[in-house]
Amino acid sequence: MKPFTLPQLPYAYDALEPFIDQETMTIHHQRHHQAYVDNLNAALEKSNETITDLDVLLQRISEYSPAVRNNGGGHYNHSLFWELLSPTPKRIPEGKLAEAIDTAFGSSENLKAEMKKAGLGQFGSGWVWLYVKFSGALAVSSTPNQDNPMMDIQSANRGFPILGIDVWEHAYYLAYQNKRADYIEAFWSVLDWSVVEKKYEEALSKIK
Ligand code: MN3
Repeated sequence: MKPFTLPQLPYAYDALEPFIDQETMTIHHQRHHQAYVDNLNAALEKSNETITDLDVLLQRISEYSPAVRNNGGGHYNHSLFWELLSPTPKRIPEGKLAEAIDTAFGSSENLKAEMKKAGLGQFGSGWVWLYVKFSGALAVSSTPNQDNPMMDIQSANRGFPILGIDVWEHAYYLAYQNKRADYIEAFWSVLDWSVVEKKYEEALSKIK
């Protein structure tokens, strides 16, 4: 049995151009994400695990093998990443999320600057996160490899991710080469804040 499957992209591979190019999107989705799904299914099968809830799996990831951690994280992180992107994004956060961003960071421009700094500071492959702490407050962190704030291997910086930027080179190298900063800047042009607002509400409901 294969409990996890590759989600369809909700837009065409070329829909995010010129900010994220068609070839990068195609390889990233069809090869990289597909490999995380296949390797996660194989790792769970090998250890006779029958878990099908990815959220629960990540929150107890310390009980699993490195293969489950890397590929379970890879599947979760990329599924979230595709959902956050849109060719017709809502360009600014509003409502409760906007208020919480202002409280935590002063402004959404400050939040973007903090995430860029975290992205440039993440040595090698990893992710930058805006997440909701268990206290309900917003925070920014970065994680190596395919880790994320939901995993119980995080000693600090734990919570529910609502916005993630993939800063692995496979996410940007074809178009941006070594210019990770330019890719992070371009990311904001295709980030749909309406999805982040929805994720924020969902995260708050899990805490209460
Ligand atoms: Mn990736």
